[in-house]
Amino acid sequence: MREYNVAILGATGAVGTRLIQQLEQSTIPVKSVKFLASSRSAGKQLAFKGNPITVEETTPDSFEGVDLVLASAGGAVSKRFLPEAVKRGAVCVDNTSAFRMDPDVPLVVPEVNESALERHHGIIANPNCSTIQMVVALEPIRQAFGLKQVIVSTYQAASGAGQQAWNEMNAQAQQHLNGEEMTSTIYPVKGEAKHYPLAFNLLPQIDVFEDGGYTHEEWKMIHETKKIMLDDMDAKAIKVTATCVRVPVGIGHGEAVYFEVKDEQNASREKIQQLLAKAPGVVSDNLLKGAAWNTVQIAEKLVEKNLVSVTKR
Ligand code: NAP
Ligand code: 3JN
Repeated sequence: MREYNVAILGATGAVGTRLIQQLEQSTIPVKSVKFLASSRSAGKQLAFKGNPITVEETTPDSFEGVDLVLASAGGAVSKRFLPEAVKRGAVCVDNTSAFRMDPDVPLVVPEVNESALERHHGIIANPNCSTIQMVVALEPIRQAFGLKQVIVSTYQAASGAGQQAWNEMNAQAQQHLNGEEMTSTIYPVKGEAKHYPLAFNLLPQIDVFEDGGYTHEEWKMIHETKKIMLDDMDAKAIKVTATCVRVPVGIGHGEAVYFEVKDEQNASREKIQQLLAKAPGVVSDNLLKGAAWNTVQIAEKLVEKNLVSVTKR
């Protein structure tokens, strides 16, 4: 049986720490693991199945001898390092948006479009967390009755914005309860000029605003849904619109999804409830099904299908 040398890129982050846990529990035969991050965390000790592993600073040569990369260190880091990993023969499952809209990169939720994995060229993209949990619930309905239109409103947890942002919300809550002024340096978008507290608040902005008035998070939900379900990021066959809101909750994105089916004659609330009751993967957690678990599920499918190879397809 083939065993795999695995690297986790972004191993110290909110998603990366869950990637480690999911890999520990997965069916993938792991020969070795490498935990990669920036120079800030180099030397830090983490564990894999009880064995200490020292975090290493990422360089192109970190990927020598690696078969499988699970990446979650931000889009810029993926753009810089994943082509280097592929060049060295590794297959990469990327949790960032860096390659999601690349027509050569499959964007995969195994419950919906597992077969797209067959077309990979070394990089497979994991969708945005809000997209994943929505399409997993919509796909059985689409299969049974067809879909015409989707209107989604999200209620997204603090952890979706990363470990630092999540810490900031917890600190704000403590400050507020102590009667102090809340310190805001991250939400809604790190690096923007104006910041607002998330504790005891709702922020109707996730990621930057696009020209059309949608935020980038909303744009991702619209185009990723079309690419996953119809293999075309601009498909017209299903109309999709999204409104994304950050809520002061640690983990667990909520979504209210309005949809219209094609086959209205045969669809009913009872039939849809029955479909969802037996659909796999419908219960969601933004850091698990929305990120780490979906990434490891993709890696498990690649192993099962003998697709952990850049040349053999
Ligand atoms: P986080 O908690 O801020 O963690 C960021 C991770 O990236 C840390 O391990 C960090 O290492 C590492 N990193 C940062 N700069 C690096 C560099 N130059 N080289 C190598 N590693 C570097 O963020 P997170 O919430 O885990 O999210 C990480 C990324 O995952 C996001 O930026 C996003 O692209 C993606 N994500 C996807 C979803 C989804 O919807 N599927 C959800 C959340 C996040 P240090 O410890 O050294 O700083
Ligand atoms: O905010 C959330 O709840 C989900 C955030 C996802 C995210 C955060 C930073 C960068 C992404 C993503 O996966 O879409 C990215 C990214 O664009 O890579």
